[in-house]
Amino acid sequence: TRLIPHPPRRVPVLGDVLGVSPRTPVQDSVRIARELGAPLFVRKIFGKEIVFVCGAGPAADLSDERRFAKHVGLGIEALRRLGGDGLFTAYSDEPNWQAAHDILAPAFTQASMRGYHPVMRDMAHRLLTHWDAAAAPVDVAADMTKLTLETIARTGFGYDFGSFERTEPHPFVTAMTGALRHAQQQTVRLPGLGNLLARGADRRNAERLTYLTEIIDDVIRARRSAGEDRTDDLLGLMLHTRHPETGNPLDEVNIRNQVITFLVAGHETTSGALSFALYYLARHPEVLARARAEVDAVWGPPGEEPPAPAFEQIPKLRYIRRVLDEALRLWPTAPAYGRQAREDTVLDGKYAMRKGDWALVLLPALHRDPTVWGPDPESFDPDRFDPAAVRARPAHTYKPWGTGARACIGRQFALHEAILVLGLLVHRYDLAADPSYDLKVTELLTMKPEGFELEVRRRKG
Ligand code: MNH
Repeated sequence: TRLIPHPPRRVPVLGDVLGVSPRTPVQDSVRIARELGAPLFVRKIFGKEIVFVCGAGPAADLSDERRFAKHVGLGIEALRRLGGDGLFTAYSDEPNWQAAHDILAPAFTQASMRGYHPVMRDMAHRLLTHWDAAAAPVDVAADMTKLTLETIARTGFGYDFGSFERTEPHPFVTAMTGALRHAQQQTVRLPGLGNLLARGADRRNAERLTYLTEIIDDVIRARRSAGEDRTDDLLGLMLHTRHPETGNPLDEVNIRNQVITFLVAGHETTSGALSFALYYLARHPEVLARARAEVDAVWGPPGEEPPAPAFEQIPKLRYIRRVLDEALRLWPTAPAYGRQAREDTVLDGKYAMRKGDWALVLLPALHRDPTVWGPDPESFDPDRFDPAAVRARPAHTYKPWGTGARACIGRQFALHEAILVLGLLVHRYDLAADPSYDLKVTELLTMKPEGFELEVRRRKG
């Protein structure tokens, strides 16, 4: 990796310390990527050399499953304290990954989505009730988090967090947010320095993890005590089915790890995606008008009662889907993933990698590569995702769901939920954002717009 471009060192001894903020590691790296203009570069962060890939060429290379596999490193490795050998944080060669993947696959079929649909619709209606009653501008990310947490908890586990009945976030969300921040900070923590502070932070994090474990145990206990042996959701599959080939059930610890994994992975990123999409809709009246024309064509003009969409109607909302795709291009809410070499190989035709060497794909930078997205990659334009435009683009240039065998298992789930909700919101409300709001993005391994509020008024039909 010695030949890979390196950003100028501001302070020789400390390496690139000045370029790293524990609050915005991804956005800082994206800025460096833009300044360097190279398809990949290396940053030394506290003595560790990290290769960042931000161009289409090397990113496509890393998608080659024969040569590369998922790398669990940095923030994701720090998350192992939370997710253990759960699907998201499992090492590539950990046997429980395949076991759980196979047992849980039936929960993500089209037939399963059909089963979740009425629950997703009920949760969307709750959000509408909440917004109908809003007397002041709504905090978009906070409300999207309520919605997506309830949706995954009920569809996956039959569990109710009561988010819409609370004025403050559920303590689960507070503990999870703290754990994500702690994991993110591990990646930029100075070795040897600030030990007292670090110890305090570790202790508080251990308390959070204990609390989260108690919640998980309650989720499982609630199902067991109901005496149900249903197998039509995530929890049911894990408790009552066995691996199709080995005949083994998942072990208790792994089940716990999967519950926490799905509760976190199943709502944080979808919440951010919905929030960014609403931000762009509020900022682009012409896009909002087209989105509305689409939902009105399916559901008719808005009335007193919101529509109760049928499962089959959701994939028909093609323009809403493009709005989401484009929001996830600019702000892929899971903004980076790691890939490691399976054997000695060469990256991008030039850079030697030894078996086990790894690189981080920096999605917001990849999704702005001007050789793919044109001279104005910052502009928000859902037409970039019309079918002809998609066909004209090379493979592996748009990766918000990751890549290969370890790509997002919840993609169809997230899309169905998000399109349903966005469609209903666009159908029912005028969305007015404070024109003086400047997009500010918070990073907690995932990304969300911070402080973004909408004034929601019922549309006049
Ligand atoms: Mn999801 C993996 C993005 C919604 C459950 N998800 C990934 C990866 C990305 C990703 C990127 C790959 C990470 C890596 O390679 O290290 N996920 C998203 C985005 C959304 C999303 C942008 C919403 C928008 N994810 C969801 C939902 C669920 C979910 C909803 C569950 C219902 N995701 C997962 C799981 C994995 C994953 C589980 C790990 C899969 C595996 O490695 O087997």
